[in-house]
Amino acid sequence: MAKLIELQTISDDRGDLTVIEKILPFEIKRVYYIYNTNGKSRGNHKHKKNIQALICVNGSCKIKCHNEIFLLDNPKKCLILDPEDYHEMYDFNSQSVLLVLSSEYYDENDYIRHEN
Ligand code: T46
Repeated sequence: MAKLIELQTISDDRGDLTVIEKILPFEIKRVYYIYNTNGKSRGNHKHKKNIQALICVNGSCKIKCHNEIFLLDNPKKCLILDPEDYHEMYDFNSQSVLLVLSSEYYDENDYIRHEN
């Protein structure tokens, strides 16, 4: 079940520092980031095994998951997606950088590209 969490952030007059430590329900095996999307939507799949954490570290985007829409518009927001969470990422703006932390190495066979 998709879950939005707020990441610990330490702020002072030099800026903000956001930490991801002992909060993810998996060990990170892979990191990738998505940007320059030209406003196009992406995703439209779920996974067999892969658990992921999505953070829009710059700009904003929306994630549609089942019937819920999550707005990622702050680098403190982290959306945890379980394998069964069919998702679409959309409404990227030109500044958007979507960081994804994954529990598994890349495997095309882990993708399920239709909702049922
Ligand atoms: C997901 C959402 C949030 C690789 O070679 N290695 C990788 O680690 C990844 C993630 C992708 N690729 C290749 C596979 C395709 O040829 O990069 C190309 C684009 O991947 P895809 O169309 O799957 O990208 P998105 O944005 O639709 O989905 C990605 C992840 O693939 C997916 O697991 O949950 O971001």
